[in-house]
Amino acid sequence: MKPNDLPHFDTAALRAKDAAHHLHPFTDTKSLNAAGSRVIVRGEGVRIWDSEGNEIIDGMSGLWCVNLGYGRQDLVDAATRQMQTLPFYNAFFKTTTAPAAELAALLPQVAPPGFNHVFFTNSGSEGNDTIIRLVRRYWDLMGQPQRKTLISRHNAYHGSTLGGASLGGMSGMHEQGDLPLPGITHIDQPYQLQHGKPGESAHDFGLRAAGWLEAKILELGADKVAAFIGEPVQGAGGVIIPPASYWPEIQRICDKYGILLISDEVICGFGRLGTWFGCQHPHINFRPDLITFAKGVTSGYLPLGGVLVGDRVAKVLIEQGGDFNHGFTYSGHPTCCAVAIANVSALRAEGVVERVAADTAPYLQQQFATLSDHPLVGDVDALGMVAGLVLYKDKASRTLFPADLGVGYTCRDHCFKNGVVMRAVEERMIIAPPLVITHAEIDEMIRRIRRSLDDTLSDLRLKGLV
Ligand code: PXG
Repeated sequence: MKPNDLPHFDTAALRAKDAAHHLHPFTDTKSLNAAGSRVIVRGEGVRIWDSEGNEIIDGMSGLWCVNLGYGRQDLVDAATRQMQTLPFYNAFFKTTTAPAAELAALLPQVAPPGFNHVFFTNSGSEGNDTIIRLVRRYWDLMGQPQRKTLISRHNAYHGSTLGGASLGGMSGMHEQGDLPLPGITHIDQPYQLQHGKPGESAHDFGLRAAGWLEAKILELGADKVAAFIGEPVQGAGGVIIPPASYWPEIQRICDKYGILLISDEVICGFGRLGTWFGCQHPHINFRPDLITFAKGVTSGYLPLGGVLVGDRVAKVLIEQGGDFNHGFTYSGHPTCCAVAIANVSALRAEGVVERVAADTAPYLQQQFATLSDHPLVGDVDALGMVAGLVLYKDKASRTLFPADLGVGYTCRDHCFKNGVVMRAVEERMIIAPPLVITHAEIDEMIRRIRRSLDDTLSDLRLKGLV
């Protein structure tokens, strides 16, 4: 279907219904309703179209998930076939389905060594809630029930359920609903622009930032600590790429105190960094005990998440655990699993992950870096298919704009207008395009981003702010 062949959408009517009835996630409903939502109606490859016919390069892969891009008939066919055969059956009472069993056996083939079991959920948030229960169950079974505390990081994102939001380190989320839950605590993030000392090397900063974990363990008492959780690269926090020294040091500390190490791979999994899982990237490099996944496992075509359970935990849970009293109606949903099988198979058959590592990611990194000559732009950084930059009022002195100006959000709006989706996280502008993006599409995306930066600069000049 060409954009011109699209059915007619009555934008005004859809906006009115949306404003009258739809409460959007993470949204100020009153101000959204005043402006009106943009209605997205179609996707093909790396592009989406809105109801007014505007074509937009999706620099955020939906929400960090459409790894294979839009319009994949093989994924649609997998869903259709499964829905015609058996749209749903559960996995609770001594039953399974073919897609759930096949996917459970396929994931260990792409996971790091030592991961042979999976627990299915519908989302990343439910995956992390599952992890809290799994980890505490593990230590109970190990005869160390006092090991209850999970350590995470400020500005981490681990989801929006009570458990996920508690593990996350978003202050705006903790302020609403009395979070975090007891038994979850946070250390600072490895963000050198925020926490680095003058003249400190990235290597030294990475070691110092990892040292905050050891300090927290000693403060709590090592025998009280169950696990440490982190995203290999923080996504929603603004594409925070830690120094290469960080994760191996975290690994060393977890090993020293026998603490479980959890990699939240909801964004980094399924090829995002040019390795199947982010923890395998040479810049990241650690061996987790548990992995949370979601998003890219189905390229977002249907909701699916879960926990990959490493042998250390699986052995105890299976051999000593008896019933694990946890699960969701849709754990192992056959249609979602069928789409995941088609997605993982396509990623493998088409060599997408290898191509990201060898070609697409280096090209994206090189082209994204060209933006650093822009007067507003500093500290451009990228790893695999995620990249970020900082908008500065004065980049020579690294002076930021006052936060209440919302310069990032102005820039994001210009991006949309100029046909590219880019995400703003305060002063940081970030992208995570589909893994299948071509060189020509990267060039086009970078041109549109540059135009949006120029438009942002013009706005700021008009207002006398630069
Ligand atoms: N862990 C990580 C690392 C995530 O990025 C979740 C868990 C939760 O997954 P679910 O499927 O429950 O949403 C996520 C989700 C953003 C944004 O604004 C990022 C996410 C979700 C919504 C918005 O960047 N990541």
